[in-house]
Amino acid sequence: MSAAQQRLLDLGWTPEVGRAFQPYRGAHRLARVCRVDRGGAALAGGMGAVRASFGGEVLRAVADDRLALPAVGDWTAVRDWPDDRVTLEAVLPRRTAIVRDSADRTSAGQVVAANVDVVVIVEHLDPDPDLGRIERLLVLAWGSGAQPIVVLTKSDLVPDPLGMRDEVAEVAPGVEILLVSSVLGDGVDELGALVRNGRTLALVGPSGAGKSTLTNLLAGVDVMPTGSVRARDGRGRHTTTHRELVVLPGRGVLIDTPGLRAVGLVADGGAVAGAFADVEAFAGQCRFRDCGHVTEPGCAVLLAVADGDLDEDRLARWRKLRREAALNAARRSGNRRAVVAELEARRHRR
Ligand SMILES: Nc1nc2c(ncn2[C@@H]2O[C@H](COP(=O)(O)OP(=O)(O)OP(=O)(O)O)[C@@H](O)[C@H]2O)c(=O)[nH]1
Ligand SMILES: [Mg+2]
Ligand SMILES: [Zn+2]
Repeated sequence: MSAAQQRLLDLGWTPEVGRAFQPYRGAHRLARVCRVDRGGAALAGGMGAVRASFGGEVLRAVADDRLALPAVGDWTAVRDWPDDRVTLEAVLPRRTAIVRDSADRTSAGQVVAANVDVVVIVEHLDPDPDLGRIERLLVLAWGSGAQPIVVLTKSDLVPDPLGMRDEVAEVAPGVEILLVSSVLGDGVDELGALVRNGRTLALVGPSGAGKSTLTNLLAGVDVMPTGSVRARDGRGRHTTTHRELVVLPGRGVLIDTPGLRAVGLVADGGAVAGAFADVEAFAGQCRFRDCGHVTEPGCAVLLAVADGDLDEDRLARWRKLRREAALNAARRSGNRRAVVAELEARRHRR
């Protein structure tokens, strides 16, 4: 195998990517986005690192749909010009995509990372883990098409990490949970074992959870700056400011992301159902198919709460996320009446 082929494999190349690139062969080079900045991206391909500005086709597509903006993890076709310019001409179809709401809520959202195999939800044990945030990140992950896993960091700072893991397990049905201490090294090898066969792992979670610390430990070198929590201001200053793809040669790929302050979701009902498989299972047993789980007779959800099988707070968060998903669906369909109706319904429920 040539060095160029090996580099592409290290970047997570698959035959599927090769097929998607076929139409561009000859005039273009295949490269994966490592970092996006204004007007361009840093990429890596068979020939090594390259910087490219966005080509006309890409800019036209972005004007129509913000999701077309190249994102970290995207496979792309880049073109070299005689005057040494390099342009990113096309984003190949994404196998998976982590999509969050745009900060201003005016557009469809933004792609946090593309072509991810495993979404690593990183949450600290100290301060206490935020269960609602983990749930939202799980919805984000289920909506991406990638496999979620939860990593609980700073296990060295709490007396009962196992007990805390069990609490988190209640809001993460069917999801593997790892306890990690980057200080003691506990659990780091287990996480590292997931970085293999050219797989791509994306680390998401709040600022200060230890995403970059883990990235550095797994990479074996300090590729990302990390920050002391105490030095952050009250609003939780972010140490990592860019999403960055890091290649672990012969193993796989890590994508480190800045802490998500508020996780705006562009989730659909399916993603919420994935993250709340336990609640959905109860709901499937209600007597009425259109049960609202409020006062209906034969409601299996209310029965589960009464029996102590379902936490009331989790149920409330499920309701809220489902309403958000419904509102998003209405927004996306461009149906103004549906949006207004959903907002009205929301006001009445308050
Ligand atoms: N005690 C302890 N401290 C940790 C652990 N992991 C990370 N830290 C510390 O937590 C602080 C924040 O770590 P970072 O890796 O910068 O956190 P981050 O998630 O990348 O944060 P952002 O880049 O702002 O999103 C640093 O001071 C780390 O040394 C851990 O397992 N135990
Ligand atoms: Mg960081
Ligand atoms: Zn019901």
